[in-house]
Amino acid sequence: MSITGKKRSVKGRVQEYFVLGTERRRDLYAGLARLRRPAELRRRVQLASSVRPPAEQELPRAHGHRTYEPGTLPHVEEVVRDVQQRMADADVDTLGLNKKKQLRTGLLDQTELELDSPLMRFALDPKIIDIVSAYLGMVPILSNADIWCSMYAGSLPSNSQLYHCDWIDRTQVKVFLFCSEVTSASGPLVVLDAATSSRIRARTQYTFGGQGARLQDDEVERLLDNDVRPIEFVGSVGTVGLVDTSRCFHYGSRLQEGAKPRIMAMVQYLTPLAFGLDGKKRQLAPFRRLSRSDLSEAQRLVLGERG
Ligand SMILES: O=C(O)CCC(=O)C(=O)O
Repeated sequence: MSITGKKRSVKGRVQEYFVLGTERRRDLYAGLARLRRPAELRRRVQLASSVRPPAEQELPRAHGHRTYEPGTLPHVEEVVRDVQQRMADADVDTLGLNKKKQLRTGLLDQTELELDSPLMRFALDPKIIDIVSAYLGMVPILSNADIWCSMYAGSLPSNSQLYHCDWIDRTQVKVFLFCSEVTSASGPLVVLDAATSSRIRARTQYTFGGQGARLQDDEVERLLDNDVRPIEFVGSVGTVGLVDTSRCFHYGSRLQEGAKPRIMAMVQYLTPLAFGLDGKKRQLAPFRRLSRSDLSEAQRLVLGERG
């Protein structure tokens, strides 16, 4: 398989061998990416080293995930209002229909987003940037801001309904902001902590991306220590979940028949070391156009300024 689904050059195939390979191969290859724009990388690391979110808001590296109750993080209510309004008029049956019938994405027109859009205010809030930067060890790049809607699409799990780790970066943070109540029936994201996920990758000689990247539940269950259970991201409207979908095995959108759709705002932060974003199909920094001199340095870097 190729990253873009097209026939690849030798260079492309070499990239794939590393990027869609084992963790070790990815680490080796990522070492090269560190040589690109070293001054920018140094600045991102330097800025992150000086932030320390309050302990009760920190995203612990060993876990790689956590949820925040409604009222904990800024701008959540305005994002919920905005998303609920947009979704009220939408025809959910035909909405964002792509290859994942159970998970409709791309429901927000990114070209419409401005600095004062509720989701952008959330994504650029210093509190959120600090939590994500402290976790990643560098100021990240905002690579996606969207609305996702999951709905029942049959009982046989496929693609992202099976355990996997995302290939696009070695570490990243996806933020899921609940705009509908999420229960076990509405196909919550199910996550294994980062330490357990790392053990499973080692034991299965896991390769990222492609067919081999999906693990069946029983295979994962066999490899879990007795005291480890998968975590369901459930909660009321306004709950926010953060997860490193590269380091943590996860799946989602396994809705029970008849369950209400799961509606979430989704924000994704990648590092400048992310793989395969060479500006062709999907840009690493689609919001660079919003950068302005009156923003903080961290906000400008998050928007994709090159330092
Ligand atoms: O919640 C889901 O349906 C799965 C999402 C997923 O796999 C991801 O965000 O990487």
